[in-house]
Amino acid sequence: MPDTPRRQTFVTSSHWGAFEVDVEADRIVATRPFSQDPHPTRIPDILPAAVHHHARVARPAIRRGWLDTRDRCGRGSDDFVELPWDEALDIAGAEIDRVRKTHGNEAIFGGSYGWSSAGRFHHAQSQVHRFLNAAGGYVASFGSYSTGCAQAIMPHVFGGNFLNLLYQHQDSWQTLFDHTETLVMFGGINPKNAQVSMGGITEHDTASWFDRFAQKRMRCFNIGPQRSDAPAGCDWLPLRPGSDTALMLALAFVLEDEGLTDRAFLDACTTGFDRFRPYLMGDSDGQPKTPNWAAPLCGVDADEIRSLARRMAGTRTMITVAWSLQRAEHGEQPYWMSAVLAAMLGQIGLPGGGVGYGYGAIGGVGKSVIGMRGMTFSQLTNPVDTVIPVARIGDMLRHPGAEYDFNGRRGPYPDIRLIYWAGGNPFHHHQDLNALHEAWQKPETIIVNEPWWTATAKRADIVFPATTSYEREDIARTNLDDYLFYMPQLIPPVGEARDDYDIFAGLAQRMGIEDTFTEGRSASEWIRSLYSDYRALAAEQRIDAPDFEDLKARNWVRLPIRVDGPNRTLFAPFREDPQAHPLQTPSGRIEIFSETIDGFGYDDCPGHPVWLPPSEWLGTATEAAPLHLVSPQPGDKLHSQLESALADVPGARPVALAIHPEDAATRGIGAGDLVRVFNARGACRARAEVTEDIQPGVVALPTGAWFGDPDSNIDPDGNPNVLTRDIGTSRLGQGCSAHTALVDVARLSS
Ligand SMILES: Nc1nc2c(c(=O)[nH]1)N[C@H]1C(S)=C(S)[C@@H](COP(=O)(O)OP(=O)(O)OC[C@H]3O[C@@H](n4cnc5c(=O)[nH]c(N)nc54)[C@H](O)[C@@H]3O)O[C@H]1N2
Ligand SMILES: Nc1nc2c(c(=O)[nH]1)N[C@H]1C(S)=C(S)[C@@H](COP(=O)(O)OP(=O)(O)OC[C@H]3O[C@@H](n4cnc5c(=O)[nH]c(N)nc54)[C@H](O)[C@@H]3O)O[C@H]1N2
Ligand SMILES: [Mo]
Repeated sequence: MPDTPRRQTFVTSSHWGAFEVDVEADRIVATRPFSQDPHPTRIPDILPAAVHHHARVARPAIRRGWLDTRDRCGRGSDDFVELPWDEALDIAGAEIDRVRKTHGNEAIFGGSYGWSSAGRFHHAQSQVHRFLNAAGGYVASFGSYSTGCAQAIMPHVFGGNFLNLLYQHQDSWQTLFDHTETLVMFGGINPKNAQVSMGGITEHDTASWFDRFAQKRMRCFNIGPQRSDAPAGCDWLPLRPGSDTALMLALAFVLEDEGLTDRAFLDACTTGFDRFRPYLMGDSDGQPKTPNWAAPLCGVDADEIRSLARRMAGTRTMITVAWSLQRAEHGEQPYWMSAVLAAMLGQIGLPGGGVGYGYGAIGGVGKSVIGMRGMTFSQLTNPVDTVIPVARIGDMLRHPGAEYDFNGRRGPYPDIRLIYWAGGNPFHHHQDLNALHEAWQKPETIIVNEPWWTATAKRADIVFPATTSYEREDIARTNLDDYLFYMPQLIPPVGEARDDYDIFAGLAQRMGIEDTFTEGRSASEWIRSLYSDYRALAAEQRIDAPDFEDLKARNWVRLPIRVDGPNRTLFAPFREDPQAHPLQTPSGRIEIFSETIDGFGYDDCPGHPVWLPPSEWLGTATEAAPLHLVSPQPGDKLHSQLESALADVPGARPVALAIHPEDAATRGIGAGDLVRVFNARGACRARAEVTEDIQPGVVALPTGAWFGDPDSNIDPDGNPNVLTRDIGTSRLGQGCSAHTALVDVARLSS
């Protein structure tokens, strides 16, 4: 009798949560929800097919044109030559050495943005940064695509670091449940997006909180282009994308006009209202920001604006702002203006009142757990101090040496000769991909570590096959969750894949920097040592974490760090005593007018929030591009991950484009029709999803499809970034402006 392969089951964690995995004969055969998760996500369903997909990079591969003649033009079209690991590592190590010795480390871009996979040690960005630092440094990037613009503007307004301030300190869901009467959600709060969180999210509970809010009859207003951005039961105020600042100004106008502004709060806790008020009331520019002024701009009825403003002043109101609002041209303005509006309401620092950023954007925001330190693999120190705003990579490649502004600094873009990317997919995430494809021809060499043949891997010169987190052991733990996981190695590496750590150790050895990079430790030794440091730090906080072997045997534990009951209110101590607990702004208060920003002299981000219409929005719609395109996050996956297998599911590609029945009818488009979405920058295919849940004039195409062949004129699977615009949010934030784009749609076939 032949042996029947034994099926084993483990729990692992991922950015989309924990789940059970069945393993048989070195293959992942099935996944199931994790026992502790009340609302598990379906994202892992596709995992077995994706991990063993034929689109995995099997062996180290070098692009033929680069190998033969160092040609740069064939990126994306050339074929690849597979080489043994030793040879490929020799070639890559020698090339990195050549570039750093000939052009200096300032010629190496290692910004390498991307989510890669969960797991504390095998975090691809930490790995590539540590390696490049050991090699003398690299040009780094500031901020994220997620919140780059907010990370630049909000420290001027509230002080401190936007991420630290807002992730772990915002009012918890429990505080909202206990105190909030009116929830005003700009851009909604969508449990679909809360399926994921950086490093893991175990109990998916965002939807349950909304069930509880409904039971309590909390009024929840979803303000934005899509009804589906918030759970059923919320009131929907359709709003033209890019116009939130106009609406917020009109709400503020009503407060001021009707004597509803909280003067005492403004006097005690803010600075600069006197500089802002003349603009609000129209004294400085002749245009009072009345509801009648805002209504045609934002598409919300003037009476509705008035009644919302009164309601906000008369009840405990939490304003929430989705991150999407600042991934748009002038994204600084709605962020800053929401803070000013909340300050005028005077509820900042009261439980369930004020303003919060990014509830529902990722699953961890609003959870209440005690913050813990530790388990970070040191990236060493970067001897190169050149940093670009993360979303300005296209400009950097196109314009070496050109001066650009960023948050009060001015400097030249570096001249990049070599790019090393690990753990991200710029040909998924960047705007105007056809233009990026052109700019991508400039560097002499591009090296990518990647498990799959993504559009980025296909555009590299040297591709190293990386393991996924299922092919190596690790620890999962994040500050926004109370679970701790030992992530077992479930299967052997697929093909000849190696861990990023081993790839970099191999390069480091060839470049004479192995000791600095590895410190003589294997991956397994590092994981145990990081864990033991973490456990010691936990003990200092009187938190008991199991020892490594115990955790390994148990697979997962829930740490006693959840804070139940009424708790956490952002800015409570500051509100109580602003002198004793000043903010880290120049004035120590919330800055409604910022002398610092004013001093920068930027017309696209002046000293207080203003209404600046975007270059592409329904206010500038043309016959050639009459529709506003928003490109939100996909509901069935994380970004471009797992795409290889998802694209195989019948009917899943091209991606569905939400379009209003009126806009569909005028174009002869029926439900399910194949359509072309296009503008002057590019075109892609999509499948029409005709729905009343989107406002007329707006279409929504989620991100996530892999970018196809730029020569085909139409991206086959529906990557919206062939349509988006590659401009900074402003000279201040220089974030990505993905949500600022006009397009048209035409029927291709049914
Ligand atoms: N139009 C538009 N564009 C957007 C956005 C938008 O709203 N609209 N949103 C933006 C935002 S907020 C973000 S965060 C970005 C997301 O953009 P990315 O973070 O770049 O997207 P991912 O698909 O998560 O890319 C991660 C890559 O890492 C690979 N990977 C996984 N595990 C490992 C590993 O262990 N090692 C290595 N070497 N590689 C690994 C995956 O296969 C994948 O290709 O997209 C941005 N782009
Ligand atoms: N399932 C899943 N969840 C995810 C991700 C994923 O890939 N998959 N990615 C994660 C990441 S990296 C991030 S950064 C977060 C992003 O979180 P968010 O930025 O909050 O999410 P988006 O999906 O980009 O946008 C949310 C909604 O904003 C609306 N919107 C767009 N423009 C405007 C506007 O001008 N005004 C208003 N009022 N609304 C507007 C759109 O209708 C859109 O559906 O999501 C995270 N969650
Ligand atoms: Mo993001």
